[in-house]
Amino acid sequence: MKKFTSVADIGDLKIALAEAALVKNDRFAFQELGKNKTLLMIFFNSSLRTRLSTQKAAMNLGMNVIVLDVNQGAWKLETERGVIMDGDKAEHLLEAIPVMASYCDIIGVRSFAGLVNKKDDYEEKVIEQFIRYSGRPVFSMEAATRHPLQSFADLITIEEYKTKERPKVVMTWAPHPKALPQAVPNSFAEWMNATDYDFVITHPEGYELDPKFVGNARVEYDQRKAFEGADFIYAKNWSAYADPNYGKVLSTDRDWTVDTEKMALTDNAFFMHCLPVRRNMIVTDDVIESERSIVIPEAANREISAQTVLKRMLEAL
Ligand code: AN0
Ligand code: CP
Repeated sequence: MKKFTSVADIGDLKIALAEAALVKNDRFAFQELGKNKTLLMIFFNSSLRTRLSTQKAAMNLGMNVIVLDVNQGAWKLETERGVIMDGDKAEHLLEAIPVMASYCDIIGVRSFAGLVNKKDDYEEKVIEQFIRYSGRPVFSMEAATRHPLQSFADLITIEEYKTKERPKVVMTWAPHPKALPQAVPNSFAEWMNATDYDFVITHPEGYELDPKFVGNARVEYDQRKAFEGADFIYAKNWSAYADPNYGKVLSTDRDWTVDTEKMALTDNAFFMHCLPVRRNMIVTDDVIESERSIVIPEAANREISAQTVLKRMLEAL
């Protein structure tokens, strides 16, 4: 595997899930694969899970790991070509990428959407430059429009917990005080659409996602109706995608918060969220602490999705 930025890069999902199960069953079985190989993880944005789980996954495979927080201690990087660099950015990505690549074998990049210019975000300008100019396998640790390691972990988790062949999975928008990217919901939709699950998206008017990601999913504007008979509730906030409101917060209506009364409409659904989560905005304390909340095993599966992807990249070096 030379790049991992979307569901298309993982190929057949059943094969990928079987490989993930193999990894989970004995995560130290492939220690020789990563010997003397170095992973460089580059963060343009904060992280708890991605940072720790990906580093752990690489160590399970015997790799060495270097982590660079671009905004803490590194030179500020210019990402646009043609800019007169007389501002606060001391170095250009076009030099920084090949330099960084010279110290490693595989590169992971986290670079969120700026939420100002839709075209720039949806062209994935930052991670695409890493793919083009590094000469190394590159994987997304959440880029502007997708978070595939999260979606892969979500899929692994649903497969582990489902009791029906074709579960009803509902992704619901929920309120949040700050503008968040569409990467997690885009990506989750993309991966769910690649399964044969019954997949429903619910959100207030104005929060329609890019049709490319919505695909054949059913969109239901009545959240309570969407919850009826659900087996999994996947909560997430995102900012508006549609023009002229791209990147804006249109509502913080806590009527959309996932609470016990709404969960009672489901078929005893499991509650999922990628974390970090703001309690009593996205979900009430009661729901996230309930027996049906699987946010912790979901986060734990981030190690497994990362290890499966890194294993494939090492095998192709
Ligand atoms: C980020 C987001 O919504 O994309 C990261 C989630 C994994 N969330 C926040 O910034 C709170
Ligand atoms: N879910 C997730 O990617 O979390 P972090 O932002 O903490 O890495």
